[in-house]
Amino acid sequence: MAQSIDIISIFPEMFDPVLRISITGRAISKGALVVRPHNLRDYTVDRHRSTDDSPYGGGSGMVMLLEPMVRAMKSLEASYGQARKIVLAPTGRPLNQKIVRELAQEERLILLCGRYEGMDERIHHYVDDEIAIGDFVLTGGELPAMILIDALARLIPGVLHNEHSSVDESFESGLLEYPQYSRPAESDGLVVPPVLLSGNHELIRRWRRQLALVRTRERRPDLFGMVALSEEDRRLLAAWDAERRDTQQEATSP
Ligand code: 4FV
Repeated sequence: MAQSIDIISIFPEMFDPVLRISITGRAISKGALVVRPHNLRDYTVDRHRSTDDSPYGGGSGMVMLLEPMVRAMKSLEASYGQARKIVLAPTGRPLNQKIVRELAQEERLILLCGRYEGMDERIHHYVDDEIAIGDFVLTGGELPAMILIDALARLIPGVLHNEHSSVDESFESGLLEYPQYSRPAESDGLVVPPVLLSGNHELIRRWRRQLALVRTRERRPDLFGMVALSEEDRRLLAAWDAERRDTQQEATSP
């Protein structure tokens, strides 16, 4: 059963490229994913097809009206069945690969894309989740919705084929990805680490694991703190640190 994602937005046409191109386009054309953008204005009842209004209590900006969103959710669930309903907003829980894997288990999702100052707070009476893609403010929830759809499409079996990316494996293991290189082996004096040209797959595996560990420890101590290090991991990190110390001593020795 393909996962279905219904999107409620005042700019459903923003999703056209996602439906046609790259991984998401392929997942849809294979029938592995169903994505249906819907125009929130189709769920308004006033002559102006209003989807926002001024905030109670005053203040700048406009707020997304509650009732068109609720009408849209109820209509979509009546048409397609109960779904996990998610608001995209900066106030949501920060998206990570663990949450993507969690949402990939859902048969149906409805993504609510806000604009302006965001949604009427009462929306939380109707939705199941609120997700942020980062601590910054965008103009609308459409780009966050596209990001979530992309991340979900990559997890659908058979969608990635041989493009299966090591990025996914590294995040699955909670580490940042190791450095990647391709042709040429040398460019402007910049060389590819010789181990990668050695053809020794075990040495290459170890080098990649070592670099993923070192990178995560340096750049994302928050992630590194949650990694269950194996004995091999500890040996690889110790070897890295010893080599760095030797290099520094050589550099400073007279
Ligand atoms: C956002 C984020 C985000 C805020 C005002 C849409 C905009 C407008 N969504 N992660 N960061 N949304 O900035 O998810 O409603």
